[in-house]
Amino acid sequence: MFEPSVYKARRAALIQKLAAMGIHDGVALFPGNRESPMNYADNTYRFRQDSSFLYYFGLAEPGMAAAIDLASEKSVLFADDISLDDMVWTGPKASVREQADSAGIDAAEPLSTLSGFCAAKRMLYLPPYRMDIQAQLAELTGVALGAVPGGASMELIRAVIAMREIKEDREIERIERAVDCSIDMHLAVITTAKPGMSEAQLMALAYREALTGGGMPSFPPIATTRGSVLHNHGYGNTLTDGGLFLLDAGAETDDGYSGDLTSTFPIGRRYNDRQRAVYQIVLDAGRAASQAIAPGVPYRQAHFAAARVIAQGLKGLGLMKGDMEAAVADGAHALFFPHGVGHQMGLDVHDLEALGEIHVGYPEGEHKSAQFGLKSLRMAKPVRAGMVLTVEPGIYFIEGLIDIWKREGKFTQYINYAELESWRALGGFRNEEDWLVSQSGARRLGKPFDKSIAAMEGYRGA
Ligand SMILES: [Mn+2]
Repeated sequence: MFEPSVYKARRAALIQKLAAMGIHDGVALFPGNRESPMNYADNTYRFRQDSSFLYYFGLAEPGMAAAIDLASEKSVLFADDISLDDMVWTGPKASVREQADSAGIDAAEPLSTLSGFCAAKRMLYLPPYRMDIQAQLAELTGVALGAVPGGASMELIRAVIAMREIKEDREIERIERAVDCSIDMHLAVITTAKPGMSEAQLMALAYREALTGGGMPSFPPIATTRGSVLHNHGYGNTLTDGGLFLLDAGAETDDGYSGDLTSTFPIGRRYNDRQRAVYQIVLDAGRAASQAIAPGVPYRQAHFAAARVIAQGLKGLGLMKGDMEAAVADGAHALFFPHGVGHQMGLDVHDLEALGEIHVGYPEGEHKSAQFGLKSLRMAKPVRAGMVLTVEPGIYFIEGLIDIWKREGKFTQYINYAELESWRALGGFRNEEDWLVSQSGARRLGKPFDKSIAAMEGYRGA
């Protein structure tokens, strides 16, 4: 947690932003997350506080709610002190009043008073992503359960995005700590993997580093020998010499800041010729994308910078053909690169996407493309100094997709399906780094982590 003044200043800035949009009264309500039962009430998923609650109120206890009265500019924490019975199980805890003080919150009230506080006031809330919170909001606002998400305040959404997407220096320091720990997760896996090991053993190593760093993984890692399955979440395969391993994993600090990295390395000591050629294109695509980052430049341009390098590179290997500018414009490269080049990162690993991907990644009024590949571009809008973004191009040989496109005769002017046949089992490659937008360009976050072919083979003992 930061100093109480940090949270006070953020709440004051939020009040100002809403006032600038013409909202001078009512209540901005922030329900904190609750414990979430896994299979019975006392056996819960890991508790994770809501990120906007963390940003404005700092407290990571389950079952709290907080409100900002926009007219009086006072903030209130609604929570209950633990009972003597609870204390037996949890140990002593700071009182609600002490916790409120630690976040500079004006008042602390019992949770039972929340509904009275909300009664007959204009309520502003963010879209809920958990059903228990949606039900709580329905009760507090009198809005029908199914209508609660649609009743979220667009002004509050825009104000929170505008604040949270520009990282304070103190936040960048935390994010960089998360990235450093994420690098430790990757190096542990890259230097330890051996033919005959299971994906689960490497998954355990990644977890060990994240926990040792004081936090947890920022999302369920992808640790797979089948990198062409974009979000493969099983860990049952065995590593075989000659194959590739793809690790997409990051750490979260104890106060909620994320890292998110992806590495693709040979299970033997060296990449084979084809793996090496494709991996190098992915590295080059990442460099092109990160060089395209500068304040005011739409992130879509970084995406297309990567897409062009991928298309040209695949043309060089004989897998694509023809005019690559036209191929990229038409979306033919998406056979190999079907996702966007990156997303924002901060208190959420996909930062702010709970508030609506379109509001976070696109300028007001702009729509997402429906084109295959481009429709998965989560972040397209102009970037600003202080934003943190992932840069994560990839090349995948997705056999099911190749078969469908080939059968449909799709983009035969750009794709050399005959040549592709002997490459189709090569798997998937992705390289992901975390970048901070600076005043003039961008800086990679985290300690040195060389992803070149020579360095990767060096980690593998070659
Ligand atoms: Mn990512």
